[in-house]
Amino acid sequence: MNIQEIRSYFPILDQQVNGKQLVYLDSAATSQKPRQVIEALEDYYRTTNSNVHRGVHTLGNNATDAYEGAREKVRKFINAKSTEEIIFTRGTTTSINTVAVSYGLANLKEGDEIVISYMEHHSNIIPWQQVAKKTGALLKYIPLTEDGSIDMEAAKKIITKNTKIVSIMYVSNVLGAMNPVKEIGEYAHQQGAIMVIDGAQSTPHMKVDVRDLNCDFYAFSGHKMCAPTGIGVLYGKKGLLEEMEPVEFGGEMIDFVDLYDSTWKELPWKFEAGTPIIAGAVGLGAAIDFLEEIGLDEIAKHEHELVEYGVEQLSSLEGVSIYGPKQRVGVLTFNIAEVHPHDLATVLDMEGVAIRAGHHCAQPLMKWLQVSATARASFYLYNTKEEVDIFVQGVRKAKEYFSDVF
Ligand code: 7TS
Repeated sequence: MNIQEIRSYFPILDQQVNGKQLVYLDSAATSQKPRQVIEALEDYYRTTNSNVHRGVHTLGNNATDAYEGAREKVRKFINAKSTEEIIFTRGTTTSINTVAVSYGLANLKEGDEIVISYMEHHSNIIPWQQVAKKTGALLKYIPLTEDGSIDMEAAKKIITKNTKIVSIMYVSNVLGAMNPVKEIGEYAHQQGAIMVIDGAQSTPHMKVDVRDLNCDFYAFSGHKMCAPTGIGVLYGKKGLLEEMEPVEFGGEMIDFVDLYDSTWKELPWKFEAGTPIIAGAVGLGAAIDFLEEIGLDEIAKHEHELVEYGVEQLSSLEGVSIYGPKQRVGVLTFNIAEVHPHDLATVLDMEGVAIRAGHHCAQPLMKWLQVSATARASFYLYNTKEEVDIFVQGVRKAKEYFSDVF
């Protein structure tokens, strides 16, 4: 599929913003949705909508097939062993919170340690702060190297026999760094800890194999990979999930309810209380079909070219600081001397270019970088080199504008 064909599937891209052609460079926040996904949602609501797992009427059975079919697509997509290990959630945040509450609170005590890194998203920090506060466990941070990679030497000192949980992002939403999560996981396992991976920024952009990673939990969001908002996934190893208690209680997740006690359904449903996110799961299934048709390797290659080109073009401007290691996945984070990133993003918006400015939900990382905010352009399968040119031209314009003003 060539880039023009890919773009033709994303109706939202074909519009003007502030009188200029839209250039959407904020896919790390949320991706746009292809027609295939929009139509799958419409088709579901037109033809199939019904509640699931109630089993008597035809529509209900069709909705159940669509929902459970989507679970099987997810299983294959990340190469999990069984659909029992695929729990539908609201997104990465909910998935990590589920592990923190259900596994963390139940298994940690004073003297235990939780290890994360300085580059984590707030979603992979705050749940662990809460577990630490409530259990008396200690939260420890792996520092970064000069270029913004995980410091593996330090990691091996920080992860000890006291460590019970290690939770690290596969790809950074700010630095684009791809972290050696498999290696960290091996080390964590040697010390007797479990390995949690925040896959929010990896799953949309590259092939993921949870069995090869040998992680215990893996969390991701549908909305960053062409699916609707409100649907995400928690993968967990069956043995662990079986031992864990549900976080939410109510309909759908029970086997039998008596007056004062109840029993739970088997996996994965014991973690899916209430009417599930049926249409969202169907949309996620359609997004997976779409991404697989194009090919995750193709997508990764395309984005790599765009990021490399973006770095090269942006570096030619004076006063530009680019953050993160040389090998980046999907994002280009930077600052321009004397220009606040919010001002830069506002000027770019006037040019039709959407980028993100701020702390990117990674305030400890901002502290480590010694900045209060940065600008970030993020790329996906539908972006083009011409769009990178328009973006860099916009940055140049902003630089000139602010140097005239001040
Ligand atoms: N983890 C990482 C690495 C992320 O990038 C994000 C969202 C999350 C977790 C949370 O995902 P959610 O779907 O549960 O919200 N990151 C961003 C971002 O970079 N800009 O906006 C949201």
